[in-house]
Amino acid sequence: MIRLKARLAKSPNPFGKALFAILTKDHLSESDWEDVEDTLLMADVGAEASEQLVKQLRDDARITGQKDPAAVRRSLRQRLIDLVDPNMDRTLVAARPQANRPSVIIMVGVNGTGKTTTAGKLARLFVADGKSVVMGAADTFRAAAADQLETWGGKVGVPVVRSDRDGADPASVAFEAAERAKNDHADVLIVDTAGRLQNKANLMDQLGKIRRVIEKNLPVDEVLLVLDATTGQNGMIQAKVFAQAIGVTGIVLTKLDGSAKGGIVISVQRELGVPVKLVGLGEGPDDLAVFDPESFVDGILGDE
Ligand SMILES: Nc1nc2c(ncn2[C@@H]2O[C@H](COP(=O)(O)OP(=O)(O)O)[C@@H](O)[C@H]2O)c(=O)[nH]1
Ligand SMILES: [Mg+2]
Repeated sequence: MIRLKARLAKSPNPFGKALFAILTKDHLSESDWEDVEDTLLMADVGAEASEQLVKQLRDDARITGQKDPAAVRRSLRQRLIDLVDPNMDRTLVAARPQANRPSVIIMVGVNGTGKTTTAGKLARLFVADGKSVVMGAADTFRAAAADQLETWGGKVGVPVVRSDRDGADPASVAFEAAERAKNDHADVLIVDTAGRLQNKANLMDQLGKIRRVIEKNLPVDEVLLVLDATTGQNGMIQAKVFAQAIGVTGIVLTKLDGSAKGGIVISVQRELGVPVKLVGLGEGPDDLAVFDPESFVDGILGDE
């Protein structure tokens, strides 16, 4: 696994760095404060949180003056950490010891956000932790989706339950995967799903069915919503639909390596009330990091 801070610090123009550059100017004019707010909005922090942060930073500036860059950095860092909310519980349920049964994780999200890739990376993470994993390819829309998951399974040494038929019932694959995980006494079951769904009713129907059939064998511990960090507000609207369709317990923010818009961490948590638990920082098997507010903020502030 990779380190969140080091990788983020290397990303182009992390917004924390841009904020710091403005805040350490000799005199902060009204237009500088507008730049601060614009920087936050451009980074997808969201209107409400941006306004709140600007207000706090202005208060901080009034109290401390803007003379000492180290003091500015300290206050900015703390304000950002508070905004990301260090009090949310971000532990993956599957990382906790279970009472003699596999933990179950369902991956949901729009097509192309990184569900299958994240399922593979997660499996690798658990395997590295000494856990046995089973994956279920409940994206049955096309065989290529199951092939992709199977490739990941091969790479990380994890069996994949799949159907060979295009358009097979995703719920029946999910059912078989749960049965397999239970019979094998696996530690973790990861179920991949499709994102191609016409409307909310259809989505609720299909995800609800997948959940119900798994629950015939095992309780579902975690539903991870996978969100592409580069899609901004659009991704947020989709996220809400998924959150309404199936109870989401955590968010995986992918493609943060290709985005300076890390502020979506803040807005998505506020909108959904669910913590970001994992971050995708590339396409490789190790490019997944456990989310941690301090490392995240240090990453977007860049090096001192
Ligand atoms: N740069 C980058 N690419 C990613 C990341 N996660 C997934 N991808 C790529 O995004 C594309 C779609 O991923 P996939 O897992 O197939 O998405 P799915 O349709 O939700 O299952 C693939 O080309 C992945 O390699 C990430 O964190 N960073
Ligand atoms: Mg997929």
